[in-house]
This record gives sequence, C-alpha cells and structure tokens, in this order.
Amino acid sequence: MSSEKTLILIKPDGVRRGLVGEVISRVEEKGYSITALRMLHADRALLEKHYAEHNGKPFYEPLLEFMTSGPIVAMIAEGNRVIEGFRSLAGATDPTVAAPGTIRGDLARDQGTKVVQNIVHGSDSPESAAREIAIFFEGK
Ligand code: IDP
Ligand code: MG
Repeated sequence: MSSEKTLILIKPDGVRRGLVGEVISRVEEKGYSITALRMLHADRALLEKHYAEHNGKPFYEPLLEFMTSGPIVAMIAEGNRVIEGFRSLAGATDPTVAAPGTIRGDLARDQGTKVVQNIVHGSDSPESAAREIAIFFEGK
C-alpha cells in the first residue's frame, strides 16, 4: 500500500497552552513521520480557503476569529492510512465527549465559546489532504 500524507494543524489554543511538543510526540509515537513543519500566524484569507466547506455555518466567523487569534503549527505527517490514523488520535470534534486517550479527549474541554476549541485539525480525506497541504505548504 502506498504511503499517504495528511495535514495536521495545532490550533491557537494548543500553542497557547504549550501543547506543541505533546501533539508532535503523539504523532511520532504512533509511528508516523513528520515531513514538513512550520509555525505561522495565519491570516483570514488563508483560513477562508482552508475552511471553505464551513462558510455559512453558525460557527464559521467564530472559527476564523479563533484561528487568527494566535500562532498555529502546520505539519505534514506521512504513513500508511495516516489520514484515518490521525483522526483517530485526535478524537471526536467535541472535546467533552472525545474518548479519553485521544488528543481532544485528554487535553481539551468545553470552554463555553461559540466555536469548539479542540487543539488540532486533521484532514478528513485524501482530497482534503491534497487541497490543505497545497494551502499551507506550496509545492508539497
Ligand atoms: P473536525 O475538526 O473534527 O474535522 P469540522 O466539522 O471539520 O470538525 O469543523 C471544523 C472545526 O470547527 C472544528 O474542529 C471545531 O473547532 C469547529 N466546529 C465544528 N462544529 C462545530 C459546532 O457545531 N459548534 C462550534 N464549533 C464547531
Ligand atoms: Mg474537518
């Protein structure tokens, strides 16, 4: 089976809380390779592209505001079935019910905000991964 790539983001809450190392460790300990990594303060235009599928949803504006509220870390992780594997490591979108043992289940909770703050993003399909990697890593 050919190796796959996914885009992982450590969101501003993860960076603010000093969880960059923890998230990277979980990805590496699972056995995936991190093949590109950058820290950036994303601007609105970049996030509008990244989150285009959510435009119009009630949490869209809060999501963009949250994602531009501080630096984020973007990385490419590689390995067989890494897209599904990282989604499994990340846990459910809602951290209140994300399973213990997952990044969101262990490290995040409801903060009473309009947008769910849940530490990480992971691509959800090969098409999303290719699209999102092109947004954050031109030429990869
Ligand atoms: P995912 O990150 O688990 O793939 P998506 O449905 O793609 O979840 O949503 C993108 C992000 O938007 C989520 O990670 C979360 O931060 C936020 N979000 C998703 N659904 C809701 C919601 O119903 N209320 C508030 N925020 C949400
Ligand atoms: Mg998603």
